Amino acid sequence: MFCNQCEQTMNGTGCTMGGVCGKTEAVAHMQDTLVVGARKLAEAILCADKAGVVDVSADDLLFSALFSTLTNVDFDSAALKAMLVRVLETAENLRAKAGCEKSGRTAASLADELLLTAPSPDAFAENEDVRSALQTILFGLKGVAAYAYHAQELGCRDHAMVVSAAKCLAASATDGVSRSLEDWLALALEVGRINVRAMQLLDEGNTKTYGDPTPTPVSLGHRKGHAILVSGHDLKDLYEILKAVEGTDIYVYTHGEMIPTHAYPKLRAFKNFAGHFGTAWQNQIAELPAFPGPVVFTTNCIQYPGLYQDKVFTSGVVQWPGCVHISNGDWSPVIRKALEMPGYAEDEEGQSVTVGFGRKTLLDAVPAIIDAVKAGAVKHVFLVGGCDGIKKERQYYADFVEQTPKDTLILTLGCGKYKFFKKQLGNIGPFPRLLDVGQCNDAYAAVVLALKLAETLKCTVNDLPLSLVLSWYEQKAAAILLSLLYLGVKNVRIGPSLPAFISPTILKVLSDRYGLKLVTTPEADLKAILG
Ligand code: FSO
Ligand code: SF4
Repeated sequence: MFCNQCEQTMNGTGCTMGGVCGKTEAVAHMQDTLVVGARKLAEAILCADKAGVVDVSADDLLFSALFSTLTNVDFDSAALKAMLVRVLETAENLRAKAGCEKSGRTAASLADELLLTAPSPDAFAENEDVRSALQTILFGLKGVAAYAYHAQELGCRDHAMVVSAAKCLAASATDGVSRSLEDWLALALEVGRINVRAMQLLDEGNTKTYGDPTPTPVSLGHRKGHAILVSGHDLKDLYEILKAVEGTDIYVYTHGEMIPTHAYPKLRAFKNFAGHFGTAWQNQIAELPAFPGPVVFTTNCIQYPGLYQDKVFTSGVVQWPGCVHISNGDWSPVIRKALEMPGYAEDEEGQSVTVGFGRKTLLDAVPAIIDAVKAGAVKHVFLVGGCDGIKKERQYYADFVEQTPKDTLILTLGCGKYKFFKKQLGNIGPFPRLLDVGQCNDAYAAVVLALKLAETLKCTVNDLPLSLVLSWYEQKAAAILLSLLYLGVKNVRIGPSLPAFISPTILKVLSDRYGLKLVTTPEADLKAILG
């Protein structure tokens, strides 16, 4: 196997004998083959589109398949094989429906053949820069797929976006490739554009279904009673669980990236929505054993559940062999588990943190932000967001936030905030200095804010007193970075290390054209930013 798609890849170069994430060689091979299958589905979607045939289930499946190959999502080879067969079957049926040329094979036999013959990704293009571009496009599309998947779960779809993604996926094949570096970069920026659309659709799905987030305190304590912990990013799964426990003594807590959901009016209205437990994904093995109820993973990032596997449930595209998978909206196995487990014996108040500075709240604050900047009360705005992870170098982000001057605001999003989410940084006028914008996909809200500020001040985003300091771990962060580059945002800092799949040539282009740079030390970076 060879996999270098995430930040924790072995030795910063690639996992070759099992993944640092726990992915086995068999699962890696299944995922690589699923990408080959997804390309076949993408080609079928493109052919059908030309013939004027649109199949929403095929569109949806393209994203489900790609999302299954994202870091820390699906560790179950049987489930991945079933997905591969479904993908090939759907592609063939779509071709038949649209009058496109068919393979004439059964999906099962084609799947078996692909599993025997599909090239492993270490056979990727020999040219280092072409390989780097191919991987950037493919990994960016995996990130797009995650956001598009959540959006489609809420009924928000855009066939034109699917066609654009299918074109990029089909173009990221390794064979028959002849493109200049410029062409490759244009494709990568196209993935960034598609990702803006996917994040926009998800924002629309989340806010139209559950209301616009508003600032809301979230308890880090707990309530007496049975307990269910919901991890991941899928608001629909969370809603269904909250609905299922209404009127019982089972309380629901968020974990990881779910914390911002407390700010959505239709979710926080549930009386049994009690609070938040734990910190970022990489601490789950240490933290989850202490939770006295079942844990549901609705998306990444799941890790080896070991001794507490019997209380771990998965949903959507997440699967771990041996964990019960909820696939039909029937949450009763989770509820039964919650009733079997002790729950909390007493109420405990705990600290509270505030979430909910989403798109609408931020846009409503634009006049006040501009006044505060003009009056000199706010000198600079930082976006310190992205993913958390295991490396000690990630302490940079906590230190950076700690060292920001008192006349600056810090927007944050993603699970990277767990490095500093409890910090009391005080207020500037009506604003807390630390503003939680939401999940990583809510980078869309931050982008909308920046564009609105630039429009109001009649300047470009790069002229604003705004700096982005991002932490990356997996492919959604790669997609967001491509979106920022597509929008022309310059001088973004990323860390804790550069992606292993970015070649020196491509890095040089990104640094020359966009000023993209690696984080150094908080002191040096703050000095460089603030002069
Ligand atoms: Fe974190 Fe995991 Fe949002 Fe990522 S939970 S690391 S970018 O999947 O999703 O920030
Ligand atoms: Fe390694 Fe990351 Fe790939 Fe897992 S997803 S195999 S940790 S590079």
